[in-house]
Amino acid sequence: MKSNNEKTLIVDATDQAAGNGLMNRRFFLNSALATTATLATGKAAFAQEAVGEGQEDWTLYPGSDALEYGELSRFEAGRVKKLVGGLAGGRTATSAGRTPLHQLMGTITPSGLHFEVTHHGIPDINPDQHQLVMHGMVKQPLKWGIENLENYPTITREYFMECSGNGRLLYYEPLSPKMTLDATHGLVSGSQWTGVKLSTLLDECGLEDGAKWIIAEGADSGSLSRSIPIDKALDDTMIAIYQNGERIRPGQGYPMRLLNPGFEGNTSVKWLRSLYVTDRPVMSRFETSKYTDKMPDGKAMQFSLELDVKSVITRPTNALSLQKHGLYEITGLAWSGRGKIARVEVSADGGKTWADAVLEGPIHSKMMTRFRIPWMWNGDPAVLQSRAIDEAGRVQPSREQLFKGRGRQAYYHYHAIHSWAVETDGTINHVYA
Ligand SMILES: Nc1nc2c(c(=O)[nH]1)N[C@H]1C(S)=C(S)[C@@H](COP(=O)(O)O)O[C@H]1N2
Ligand SMILES: [Mo]
Repeated sequence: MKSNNEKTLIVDATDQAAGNGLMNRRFFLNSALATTATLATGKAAFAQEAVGEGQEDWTLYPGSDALEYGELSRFEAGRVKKLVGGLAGGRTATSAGRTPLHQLMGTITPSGLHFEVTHHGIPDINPDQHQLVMHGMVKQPLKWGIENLENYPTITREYFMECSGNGRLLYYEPLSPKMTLDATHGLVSGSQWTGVKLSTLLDECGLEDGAKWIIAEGADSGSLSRSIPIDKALDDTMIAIYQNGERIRPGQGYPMRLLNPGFEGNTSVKWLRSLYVTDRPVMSRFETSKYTDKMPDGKAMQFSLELDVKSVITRPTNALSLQKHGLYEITGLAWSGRGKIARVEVSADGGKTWADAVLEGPIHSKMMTRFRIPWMWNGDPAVLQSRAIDEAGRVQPSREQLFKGRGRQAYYHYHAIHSWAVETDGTINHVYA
């Protein structure tokens, strides 16, 4: 904590949106933000005093040449995915890379930082030898190589992808207060995807009467397979070929993957090679022994496909500590498998009072939405929380509410409110509140 010679912050009561320093969104709209903070503290809000210090080396000599494929600045080397699992004793085990949400802005995750979950390793597929076949209860079985697929009309959409195992550590207590966002929330990312609608291909093959499910299978060594309800397949499911403008990466399913917007990530089968149309689900390993939740009555909840409404504050978090009293921006991400985000509320007093955050548009269905709200921190302890509400009217639950319905033996689909405790010295911890 730096020496604290700032004057006490005095803010007009009408500027306050909720308790413990949450400010009205007008602070952004009329750019009163900087001036108010300046008035309150007698210092510039965020800027440092400008002093002439001469020229840096890089202004004096020519820089390096252009690159065929751009790289990050070498000073950004720390912004990487957190890896867990992987090769164990010569056998592949589930391996995952988690997105560092607390180090990113906007809603599109850079492709190289999109989270990855692979249960049998990432196959090295030659696209010229890869084909997708559609068979089963269709009038005309067909197959496509990547070149054939690209001739179809494509669509481009922004969607989030989330593993329903995202946040499963939060079922347990106690949890390390220093556990950062990549560990608790890093299995969600947002991308712009381009591909062919599955309904286009189903149209071409022609569905037989009684077709109700499609078994999608990947070309990885474990042939991950999942059953997709036909209604979803005819609605917004796509076969993605491009991610953020370039061919999807090997870790994301190169050269083609299934993409089920808003559904648990496991159903978006990567390295897609087969779509088998049937009248019943296949009851594969990944819809029986995994991605199911044990309920209080001992039964397992299966096929919880649509992801619940969820949000998290990505700044400030326990990855930084507040260096001085004054005005901060609280920002984070909200998403729902059931459509658009309608509202995000933020609390600075552990849920006693709430204020509406500003949502940054355009708001896309089944895509992350960024929210922001100004917060004046005067040095008191605070508990920062966000609560999302989607257009279907679903409200993100507290931990207590989540456990009330589902008990504590579940493993997947955790989506409760997340809490950051700000201590008087500016340190931030993750807490259960
Ligand atoms: N063929 C295949 N598809 C797969 C997987 C896999 O291991 N094999 N992992 C699934 C899981 S568990 C998730 S959460 C998503 C993750 O997609 P991503 O790695 O592109 O983020 O892909 C799914 N598709
Ligand atoms: Mo997953």
